[in-house]
Amino acid sequence: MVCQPRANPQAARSSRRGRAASASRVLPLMLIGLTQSLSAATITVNGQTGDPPGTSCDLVEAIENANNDADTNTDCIGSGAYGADTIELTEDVTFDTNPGGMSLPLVVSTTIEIQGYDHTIRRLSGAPDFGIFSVFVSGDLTLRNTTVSGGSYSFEGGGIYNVGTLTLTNSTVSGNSATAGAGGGIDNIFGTVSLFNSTVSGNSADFGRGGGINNFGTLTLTHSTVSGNSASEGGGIFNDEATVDIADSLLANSASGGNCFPADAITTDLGNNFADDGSASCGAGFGLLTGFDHSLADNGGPTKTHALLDGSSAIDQAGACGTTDQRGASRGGRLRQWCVRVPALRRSVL
Ligand SMILES: [Ca+2]
Ligand SMILES: [Ca+2]
Repeated sequence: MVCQPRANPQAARSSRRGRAASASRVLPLMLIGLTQSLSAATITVNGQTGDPPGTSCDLVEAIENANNDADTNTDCIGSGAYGADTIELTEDVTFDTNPGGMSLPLVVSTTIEIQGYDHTIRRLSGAPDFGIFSVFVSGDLTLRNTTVSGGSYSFEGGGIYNVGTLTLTNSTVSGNSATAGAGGGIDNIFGTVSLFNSTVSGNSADFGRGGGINNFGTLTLTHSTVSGNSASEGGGIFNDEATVDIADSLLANSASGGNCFPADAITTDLGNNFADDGSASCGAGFGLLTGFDHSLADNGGPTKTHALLDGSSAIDQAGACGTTDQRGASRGGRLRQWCVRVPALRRSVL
């Protein structure tokens, strides 16, 4: 079938940035068909792009097989019937060359979950520019326990470009850049992006909007942190008159562009949110965040995180939440977000 971007009443807004750039990333994928069943295969990535044929399954090959629902690449035979497939990483995946264009060459066009098991998918410094992932209209990508890092794209979406459905769980998007456009970490155009127990840190769109996340779709953050990002406007989050719902989350340390932009960037404040500029940029409901570690660090768990320091204003302030944080560590018996009472675990994170 021919896929079209989902309708959006704001699509005609004349000032839309980078529309041509968006189209340039969408159009090549518009003719990709979607064949999907309820079954699923698991594909194990155990090597790098560039390994000699027949020696390992690399991420590019795995995505191609998942998209095609077939063993197109015989290095990556899926276990089970293809459908909504899972790709498992067994090592960091790094690229010192461009794997095929604007992003990983066959971007997600079906339902794929990547279980990172503590590993990073990284474009190495000095490699030719490409964004890491592009999720198109028919795509539904879930990242679990995965870090996406180092992506650099001249237009939009240095880390992940999404016009479909993107879910991050216990994952980190860090150190990506959109060098001349919007969405250094994540660029959401017409799509749906949901972050849970995840971190967006150190990304940039210095000549565009949304250093951490540029949103022109539906964006939901829960128990998540956006820190250390920079942009011309919306260093943390830029919301382009679309939908941003946020709960139990932190905005901090935006080097430029402010934590949130414009002033009404947060559509629905679901409570228990904090920013280090208080209510100044993200809205009246945000508390003033203190005691926040600006360093994206290994605080335990599968991905790097930002810790809350002793005395942080955000400790004990969350509403109902899951029992574990991004690290997989217990939030404590009171099931509150920043409620880790054991001293050794005091450096709690979202
Ligand atoms: Ca191979
Ligand atoms: Ca599939």
